[in-house]
Amino acid sequence: MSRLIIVSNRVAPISEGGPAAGGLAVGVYDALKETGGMWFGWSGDVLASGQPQIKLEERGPVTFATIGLVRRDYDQYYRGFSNATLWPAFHYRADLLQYDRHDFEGYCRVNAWLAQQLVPLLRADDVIWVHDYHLIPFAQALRAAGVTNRIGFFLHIPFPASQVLLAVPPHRALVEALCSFDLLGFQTTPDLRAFCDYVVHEAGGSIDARPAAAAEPVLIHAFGRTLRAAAYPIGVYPDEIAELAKAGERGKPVRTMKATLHTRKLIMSVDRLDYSKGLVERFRAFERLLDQAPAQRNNVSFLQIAPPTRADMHAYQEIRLQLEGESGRINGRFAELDWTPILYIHRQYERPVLAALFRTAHVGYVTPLRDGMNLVAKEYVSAQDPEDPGVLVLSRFAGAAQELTGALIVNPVDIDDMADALAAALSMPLAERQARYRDMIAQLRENNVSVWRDNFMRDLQRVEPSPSVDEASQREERTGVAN
Ligand code: ADQ
Repeated sequence: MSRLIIVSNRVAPISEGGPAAGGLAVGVYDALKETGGMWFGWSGDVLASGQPQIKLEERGPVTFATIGLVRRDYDQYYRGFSNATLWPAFHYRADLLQYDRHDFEGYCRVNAWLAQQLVPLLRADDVIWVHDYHLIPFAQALRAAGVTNRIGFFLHIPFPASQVLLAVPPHRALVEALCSFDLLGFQTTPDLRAFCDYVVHEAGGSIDARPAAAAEPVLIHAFGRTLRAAAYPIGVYPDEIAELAKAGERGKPVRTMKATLHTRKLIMSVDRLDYSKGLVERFRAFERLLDQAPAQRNNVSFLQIAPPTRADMHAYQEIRLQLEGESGRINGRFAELDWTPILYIHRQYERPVLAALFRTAHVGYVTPLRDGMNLVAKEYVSAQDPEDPGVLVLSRFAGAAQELTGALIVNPVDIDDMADALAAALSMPLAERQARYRDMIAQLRENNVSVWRDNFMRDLQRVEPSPSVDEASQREERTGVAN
């Protein structure tokens, strides 16, 4: 069996049997343990000076290979092009997009440098799986260094419609770089469609009319290469989350929460503090509910857990201030001596605590403006008590809405729509809650994170290894292909 090499911006800290890692990290780590292999990426360290050195750490059949970034690379590759250009653009926030040509150069330079660090560690039959928007040029850099292994890429965030992608100045270079992979994985069919649309209408490429079977990847011809692409919606391990949730019910955090709630119902959200998550609109829709349904006042509490991320970036400082203003304003308006409507918490919680809190919540309130998938929606459903499940209120712009059709689907900018959905969720009869839950949990079990990983790996293993750069250019000379 080929060794698996995972490449991601950050290498997830896995502690054997520990509770900190998410489903994605665990799912990927399981695959690494099966095949043996390596997880390669940035250590998270930013060096003020000196040359970063790769650090290798063996854990059973898995090697963790991590390396620091110097300050300038961190600023240009991570804060700059990845998070000030690609992240807002791919989440349809062209209004927040900042572009600096030097940052793009830095982004390409760091990708090339990381690829050079990996090359000496590779073996001929390794299969390489690269993750997410930080590493779009990674295969191109490996190919330039002579690597002919199979290389796949999974995009965790949305792929935007062409008209939005065109706002990113080097859009063509990015799509050309993506075409250096052998297999591209997107979260949903609309993301895959958006990519194909760009290839055909902006890059002069073509898509083979129909894959042999509906579940097979489509075949794409562009920039002188042929590659495959498909949607692989990422999942969770629903039964493990349910076990964690049940076990956590007896723990102190949940007992404290239940005592605070008393007989009130709980609406709950968990997100990284990010402008793509629709937090301001969400707070306002909760306010609208209290406005329109006075009977709900002092009968429902809203718990928002939102640990800050990318706190050294202006747009993130701004959203944080805005939310603190909104929660303070709404609490000031409605709070009573024995009731604070919004409980707004910035800290990280361990997975068992989070799962148990999900089980306590009557409503999972997940309303991003855009989200590749949104695992919180899947975790919330997984954690429910089948006998007395809560209701998921879910944005139509989360990738998860493609699968979780048993949720109350809302438009996250329509405050009235969301307030109505909250009211409907809080009063939904048990039979309807159970029917919606059964529908969603069946879907989550059928497409858990192992299925996601195995489908992607199966399709990547089937790809013919790439020709070397020399072979490819000889072939181009023979056929005259170069578009
Ligand atoms: P994220 O944008 O980070 O992921 P999400 O899918 O919701 O969004 O995953 C967040 C994870 O972090 C969840 O597992 C959640 O439980 C955990 N988490 C969040 N807040 C926490 C807290 N306070 N304490 C502990 N854990 C917390 C990106 C894309 C998503 C895509 C995923 C996976 O943006 O769209 O679903 O990758 O592909």
